[in-house]
Amino acid sequence: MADRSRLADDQLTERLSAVPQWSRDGESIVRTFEAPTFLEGIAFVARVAEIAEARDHHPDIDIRYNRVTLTLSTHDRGGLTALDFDVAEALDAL
Ligand code: H2B
Repeated sequence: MADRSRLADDQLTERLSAVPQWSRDGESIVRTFEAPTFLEGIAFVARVAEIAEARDHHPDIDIRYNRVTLTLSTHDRGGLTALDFDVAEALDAL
């Protein structure tokens, strides 16, 4: 089970460096994926949903035509935890 404690600044810096396609936005990390078509973007979201369910950790999802923006934060802890970065790494591997 991933650690749901909020990460300290030095840990945040270290984990962010491992997911360079994600950017920090306050207490969240954000990445926009671009699919060839709208329908492929929707299919991608279905795979995101599988990962989210398997880990019981769910990104906010914004779909704009063929662009899918995922935002990760541990809402019930009010900040970023190891779980956010574990899920980001799993999403990067899709
Ligand atoms: N997802 C995210 N992103 N943040 C949470 O705090 C969160 C979640 N909490 N998924 C989970 C579900 C919580 O509601 C359950 C009970 O573990």
